[in-house]
Amino acid sequence: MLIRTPRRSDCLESEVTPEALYLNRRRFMQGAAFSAAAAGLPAIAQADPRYAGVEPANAPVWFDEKLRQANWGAVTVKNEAITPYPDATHYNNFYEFGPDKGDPARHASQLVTEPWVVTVDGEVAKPGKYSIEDLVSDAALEERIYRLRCVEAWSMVIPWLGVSLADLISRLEPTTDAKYVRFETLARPEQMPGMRTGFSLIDWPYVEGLRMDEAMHPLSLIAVGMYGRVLPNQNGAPMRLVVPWKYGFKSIKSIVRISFVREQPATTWESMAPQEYGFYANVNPNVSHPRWSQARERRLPGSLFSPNVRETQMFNGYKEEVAHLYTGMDLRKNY
Ligand SMILES: Nc1nc2c(c(=O)[nH]1)N[C@H]1C(S)=C(S)[C@@H](COP(=O)(O)O)O[C@H]1N2
Ligand SMILES: [Mo]
Repeated sequence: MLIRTPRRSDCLESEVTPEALYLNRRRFMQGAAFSAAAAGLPAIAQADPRYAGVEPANAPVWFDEKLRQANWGAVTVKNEAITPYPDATHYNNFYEFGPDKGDPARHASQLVTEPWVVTVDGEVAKPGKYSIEDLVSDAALEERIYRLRCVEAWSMVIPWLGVSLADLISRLEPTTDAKYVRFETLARPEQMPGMRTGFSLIDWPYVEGLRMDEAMHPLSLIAVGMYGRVLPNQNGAPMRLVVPWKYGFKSIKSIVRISFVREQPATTWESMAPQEYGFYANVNPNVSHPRWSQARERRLPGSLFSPNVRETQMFNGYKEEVAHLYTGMDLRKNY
């Protein structure tokens, strides 16, 4: 097989979070209060001040079972605060629900996420229709705290819960002809008001893709939760991609199709404005967007008087882990 098995030691568990916090949280999760989490209440929200404001959720049974075995803090960031939950869930890009940052929170409760069917097709030994549970079945849930840098020059820090995309892909057994993975979002206009307006230029469904080696990189994540609970609809429930070294638009939400393909797929933003948004979309402070600089970013939350601006890091701070994927490539051309 051409596919490289990820070495977990590459980047996981290498960066350690304030220890007391996780010890404290683990103890909490093992304690009597855990039944609160199993009942759909965000136990973590009570245990950890950084999870303040997390709304309770009704999680599917498989999620609660996995949450009990979750590997908390498997990947973290050093000296950076987690974005408060209310900001991460009320300042969103999810154009299917409308173009404004508040539209996803306003409208995404209309989205029906159960049952959810993911079609797997293309150059793969195990094509078929899968439930989320099937897709994440063997893997342990990991909490990974990643920076999220939008191409619009704002950023957040989000504690995702998910499984490594590499694990999921390996279980589906792509053939050696699979050179790229293509992802598609649900397109259900009855539940997605943004799809019904005539103003949107997007050619639905929303499509994203990765080169196979990018998809197999141990940092690539399939998220099913965040802040210790299932994914809120506006953040891409029930299953979305998270690729932390790329601009946020690569991290496609509410996935219903995973295709293993031979050619680089035509992706949504690249197709719409190829001179502004590339297929690779690696976070790069040295390559400006034609209409604005990418050298700095606004870390949310911020305010007019305290915009909280910081320097953008190469590959969003994941250079050590991912730079080798692009050796010899001209990153000004392959933006
Ligand atoms: N299907 C779909 N996925 C999407 C988008 C979208 O409009 N539709 N927006 C992208 C963009 S531009 C960003 S920055 C992130 C935002 O993720 P968040 O709302 O969870 O922070 O989702 C990405 N995934
Ligand atoms: Mo974005």
